[in-house]
Amino acid sequence: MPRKILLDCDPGHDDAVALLLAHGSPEIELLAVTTVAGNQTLEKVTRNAVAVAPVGGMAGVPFAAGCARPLLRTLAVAGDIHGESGLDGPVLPEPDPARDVRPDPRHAVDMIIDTVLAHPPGSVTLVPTGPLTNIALAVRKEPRIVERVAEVVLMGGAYARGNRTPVTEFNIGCDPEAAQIVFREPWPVTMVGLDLTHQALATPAVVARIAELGTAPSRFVADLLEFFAGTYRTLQGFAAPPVHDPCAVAFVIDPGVLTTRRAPLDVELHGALTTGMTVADLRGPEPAHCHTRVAVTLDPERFWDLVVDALARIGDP
Ligand code: PIR
Ligand code: CA
Repeated sequence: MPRKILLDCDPGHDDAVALLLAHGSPEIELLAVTTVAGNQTLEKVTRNAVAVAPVGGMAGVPFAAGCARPLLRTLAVAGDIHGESGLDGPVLPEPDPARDVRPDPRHAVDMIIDTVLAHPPGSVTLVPTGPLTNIALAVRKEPRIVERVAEVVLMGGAYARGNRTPVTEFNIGCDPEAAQIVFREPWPVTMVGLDLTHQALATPAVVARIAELGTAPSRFVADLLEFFAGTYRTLQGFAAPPVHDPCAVAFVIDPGVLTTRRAPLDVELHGALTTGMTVADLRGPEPAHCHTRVAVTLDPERFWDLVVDALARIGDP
């Protein structure tokens, strides 16, 4: 039985790859896609999500736009890393009414609640790969989803080092109050943070493997990764860029692709230097009621096999 997921994202180069990985994997049933302001404005990330859908042949998947800014803080986008459009690099297909998905008129928060409640308890996994604004509002609007969701597998946070500041990861730093709400609810949460995603490097060999598939979606992903490689090289000194968001999707497809450990998690909201930092208590032993865990080690070969296999399955839609 495929695992049902809802992907809440802010595309974003790595979000776009996460979308295609989810869509192309038979282990996953992609129930819905929701967008949130983060890497770029809500308008831009929604446009990007809608533009990626026909590249992957995702016409049947419902899309809904969500929150345009964090709960309390002002939006600070990542235009330096993802470009002015949020998805700079590849040429996006022109809008085509015959192939494009039409965003659902519902707000993402309602789409999340409806999707969770429409399926049997314990069957829907939430996979957020942007700021946690929509997820936090959904759980405040409809607290019953805490009991109904199978698990939250999120890309965000870090226990060792940040990217937005020395200790703060971008998604959590964007909306730390939302992240605190999500971590403090008693549902199972897996934090796939920078500690893990900095092991998912799109080396030239990886990009070549993807490009060799020779399909339109594979060229699209190769172009995305080449742009991402450029900004990561210039701005962050990485020889190859880390492809964060597909790691969370990969964990749902195949839990063996990474190792985790249980650890209480919380978010700093009032630090002089550390606001938005995810604080993981790694001292152990964890308390019996600990419902959070952090991702630790990735099997990169197994991970890239999942991405390449998904793109091969999508073919030329
Ligand atoms: C990636 C992101 C933001 C900033 C940088 N420097 C790199 C986005 C990615 O889409 C991912 O979800 C997360 N935020 C990684 O911090
Ligand atoms: Ca993202």
